Amino acid sequence: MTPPSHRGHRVSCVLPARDEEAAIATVVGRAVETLDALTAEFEVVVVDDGSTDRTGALVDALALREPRVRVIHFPEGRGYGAALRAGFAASRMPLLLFTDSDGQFDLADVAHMLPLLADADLVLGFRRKRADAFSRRLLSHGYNLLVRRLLGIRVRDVNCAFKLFDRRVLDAVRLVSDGYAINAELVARADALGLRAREVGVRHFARIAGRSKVGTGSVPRALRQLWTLRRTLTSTSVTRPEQASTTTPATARDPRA
Ligand SMILES: Nc1nc2c(ncn2[C@@H]2O[C@H](COP(=O)(O)OP(=O)(O)O)[C@@H](O)[C@H]2O)c(=O)[nH]1
Ligand SMILES: [Mg+2]
Repeated sequence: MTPPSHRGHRVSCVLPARDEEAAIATVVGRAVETLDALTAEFEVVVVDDGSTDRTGALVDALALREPRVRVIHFPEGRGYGAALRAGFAASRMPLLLFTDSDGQFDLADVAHMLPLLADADLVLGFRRKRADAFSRRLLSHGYNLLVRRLLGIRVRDVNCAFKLFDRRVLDAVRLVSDGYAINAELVARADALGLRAREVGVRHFARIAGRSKVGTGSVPRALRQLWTLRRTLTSTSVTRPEQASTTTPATARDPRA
């Protein structure tokens, strides 16, 4: 049964998708079912980023049957970050959540995240036990170290595609990344603004179908994007907006067990 603390939440869940025809219907179906049980109101916004398979058509069919499913189509691939930004811009609920369209996460884990928004601006998932090959985990480890070094942010799993935040965070951070660096950008900008993030372990599964688009070939692009992000962040002056958070700064809070 849904605990009372979850019932008031209104959540937009953004799913970026590129060529996920084998997984998308299951993932969207599960998202609807899970958010229906956990929230007062929700929508699922799928961003079909120039898919060349039937992803777009499948989500169109789902959206016809289920009004809480919406879809944005890009005629050609604009990138993961561009897709997320478009999804956020189109979404209408006060809380924003994003995850992947391949079934590697279970939206039920959002149940542990929603209550934490009572005293945090963002809740960042980290994959407790990654269902990825060793080589992939090694790449991610290097990426996390680099993010720490280049951007000075310390998070356990910066690219974990399971993040929940208040819409006001989005208004404050003004994201610009088109690629995967959008995850690092979100965390870095929120950090620079003094917003408070909590990290929560989430479950991670093998893809339900299809193949990952990330591999060693993605490394040069990831490095370029991180470097561009570092330059953008250092040249953007960030001012702390009063309205970004209704909660008190971490330093002024009573410590909790
Ligand atoms: N919009 C968009 N989404 C993408 C792109 N590449 C991957 N995705 C989506 O991002 C999510 C994660 O991608 P995936 O290949 O599974 O990466 P991995 O989980 O890190 O191995 C999936 O939902 C993909 O459909 C892209 O170029 N554009
Ligand atoms: Mg994946």
